[in-house]
Amino acid sequence: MNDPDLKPGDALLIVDMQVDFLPGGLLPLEDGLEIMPLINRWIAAAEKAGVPVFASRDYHPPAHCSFEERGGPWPVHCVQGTAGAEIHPDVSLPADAIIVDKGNDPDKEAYSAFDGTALAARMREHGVQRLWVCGVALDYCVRASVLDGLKEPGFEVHLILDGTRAANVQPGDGERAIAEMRTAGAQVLTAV
Ligand code: VGL
Ligand code: ZN
Repeated sequence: MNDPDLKPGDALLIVDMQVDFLPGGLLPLEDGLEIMPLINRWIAAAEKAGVPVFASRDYHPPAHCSFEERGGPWPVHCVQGTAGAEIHPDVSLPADAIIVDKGNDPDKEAYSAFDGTALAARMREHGVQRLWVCGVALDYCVRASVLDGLKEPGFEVHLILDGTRAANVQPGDGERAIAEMRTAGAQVLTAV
């Protein structure tokens, strides 16, 4: 297992580790809790290094366009103000973690934590140049966030592969997402 090695200019981005995406939630990744200890180690390392922690939330209004009732691909999930939309209580978020909500336009899907949010600006305020990304789902919101992060001038993006899990709606989606992120310039941290 790789030890987090963080320095000034780094940031940790934890994508959508919400109650609804984990076992017991409305759109769960059945193996999602497996990554909790590793994510918590990265949070502890970030706090020790004085590096900012960002946590995104999928945060939909009721009747969001991505819901099946509106012809979208997903069951209802992460509705604003519900317990399912909260960050899972097992994530040891620092008190000063910066929460970024996305997907709040009823008529627009937003998988990326950068899409329609102030995330890039907030990161620049903190002098961020290197992003370490973990969370769920690898083949949806993690993928989109990594690809958008790479488009931001001056950001280097590292994927903490063992700190993610894929939805794999189609077999191989997770593997394809990893290949795509690599091709786009992401550095993929894998356990040795
Ligand atoms: C996500 C499906 C629907 C995600 C969000 O966070 O990866 N997946 N909305
Ligand atoms: Zn969603």
